[in-house]
Amino acid sequence: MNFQILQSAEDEMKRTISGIGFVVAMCLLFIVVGGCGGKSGGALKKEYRMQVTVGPTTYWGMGAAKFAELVKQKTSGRIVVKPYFGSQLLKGAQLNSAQMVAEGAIDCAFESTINTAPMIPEMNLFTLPFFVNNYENLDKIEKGAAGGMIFRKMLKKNLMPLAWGENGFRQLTNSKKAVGSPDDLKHLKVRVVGSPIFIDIFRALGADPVNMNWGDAVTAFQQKTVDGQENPVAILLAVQIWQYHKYACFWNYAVDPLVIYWNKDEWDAFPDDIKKQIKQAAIEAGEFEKALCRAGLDGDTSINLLKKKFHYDIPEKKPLELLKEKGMRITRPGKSEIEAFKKKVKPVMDKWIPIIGEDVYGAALKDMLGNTGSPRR
Ligand code: X2X
Repeated sequence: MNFQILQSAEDEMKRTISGIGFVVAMCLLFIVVGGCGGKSGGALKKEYRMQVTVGPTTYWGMGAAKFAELVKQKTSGRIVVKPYFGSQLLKGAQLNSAQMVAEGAIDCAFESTINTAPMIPEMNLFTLPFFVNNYENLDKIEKGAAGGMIFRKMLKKNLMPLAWGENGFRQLTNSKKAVGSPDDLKHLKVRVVGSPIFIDIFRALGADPVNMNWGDAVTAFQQKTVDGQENPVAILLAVQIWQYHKYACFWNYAVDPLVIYWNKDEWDAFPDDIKKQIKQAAIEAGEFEKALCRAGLDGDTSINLLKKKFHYDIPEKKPLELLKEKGMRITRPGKSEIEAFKKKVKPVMDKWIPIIGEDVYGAALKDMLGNTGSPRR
């Protein structure tokens, strides 16, 4: 009898020990599979969908592909990002991208600040006419206090900013006439992205702006339903703009940085090691993509960076020469003409600085002077 009691006590103990073993084993498995830093440790998706406005052959598209490749490599295939080019996840409605990522309908985006501005009005800073007019100023803002304020605003809207990329300084092209002063813009039908600041700028300049998604723009150039458009050199090359427009005005009137961003809830649930790897991939892809867009426009700097750091010998080293070879006539408004343009768009500045925020505008001015005004970044 005593022996039986002893026996069953021993059996009970064995069961308990194997039960504890089972629990320990499951915990270990959870830690290995789920990682130990994430909030939820939720299962990873098979594919993370990334919104990209333009096509895969643009420098912007190549940057997005690079990001996907680097993420796969750095996470040893645990995270697979798939770029969806030409705003296909949005049926072309490029201005909805931030909203869709914030809601989690799309996981992430390699997106223009212009297309993100409907949710983050501070991003209209880069479209303020003739404000950020060279690479040095742009870099100072991105690295400075204003850039930090914009990224913090994104966090508040459930968007996790990972790195800056670039589309470039926006230049005007058209099929009608050389543009060198405000008078030349009168009644010119210019395709612009449907962001209200663009309509305001071109109306103030006396042009006739027509808002249209990028997905419809090239057809509009082909069918001549518009006379002109404005986009950076990188896009002009990709769509071979010389097929439609003979005249280009290089006036750096606005700039178009890109941001690589992720839905913040989804981001927060990633294990720490994955966060680190994706962030690093974004920084490298952003650097690569920026250099593609600047190649041949900043002396040898970006061409050499691409060669040395990314082992990429960019085929197009003289983009402006190429436009000329293709028969385009390039005008570069001088200081006094730029002043005349600035005078015309003064009401646009007065209207949009309060929308962007006096604080962000002021911080950008300080950043450009080299005084970041904030020791934080
Ligand atoms: O629509 C445009 O003009 C483009 C491609 O430059 C943007 O996505 C802002």
